[in-house]
Amino acid sequence: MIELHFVPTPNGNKASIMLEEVGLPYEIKLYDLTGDEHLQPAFRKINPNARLPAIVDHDPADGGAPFAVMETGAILEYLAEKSGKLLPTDMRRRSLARQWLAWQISGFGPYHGQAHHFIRYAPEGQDYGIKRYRAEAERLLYVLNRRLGEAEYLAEDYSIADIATWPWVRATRAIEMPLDPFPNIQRWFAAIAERPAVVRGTSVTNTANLSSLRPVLSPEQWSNLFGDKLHATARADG
Ligand SMILES: N[C@@H](CCC(=O)N[C@@H](CS)C(=O)NCC(=O)O)C(=O)O
Repeated sequence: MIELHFVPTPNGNKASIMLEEVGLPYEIKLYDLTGDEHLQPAFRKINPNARLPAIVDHDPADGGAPFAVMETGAILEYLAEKSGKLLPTDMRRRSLARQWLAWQISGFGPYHGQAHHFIRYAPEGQDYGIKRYRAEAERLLYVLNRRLGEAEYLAEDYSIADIATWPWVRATRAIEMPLDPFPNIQRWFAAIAERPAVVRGTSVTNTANLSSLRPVLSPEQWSNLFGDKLHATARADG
């Protein structure tokens, strides 16, 4: 059994889609990002970085103690290795999957994340931040669109690279970034959206009010998500 420490966000959905795709048994522990449960010592033993998602494998391949994995790129690779699925065996395709996974983890995800931050959460009047991250988020969509004009999926076969990227493309709705200029992305996005594992993997939602364009957060919720409480957690012992 795998424990999935989860929030229904693009990063959370990478792990939930992957678990559905590979068919490993798992159970969800749902968090509310506006609360502080993920900032507590118990969760930081699982993920020292206090971010979601994370998994705990209670049946690791070496037969040893339960094993925790943080960071979605590492989670996707771990589950691909454990299941023998979604990381191509062909040398070139395998490398392509890792290249596009690295691109997603280091670029597409973080820049889209910052675009969400400045457009949806930052105090009004942050025009430079909005301009910079919107432009970079768009640039990366052009890169993705070009790749998907050459290949059906990022690594030719459907792989962990697509699973890492798809939820962040889905989230472009929330920053009102239309996909009209990107026909190859639209084709790829629709094909993946129809996969039964993807439908199941995106079916869990929670009550945290983070889905509107400009969620209204109390000072405490802001502190947990972006402010003093989050930063104090990293400095705290234990
Ligand atoms: N690089 C991390 C990013 C994870 C991440 O930022 N998760 C967000 C939710 S989508 C989070 O935990 N935010 C809570 C916080 O920052 O306190 C990964 O890929 O796993």
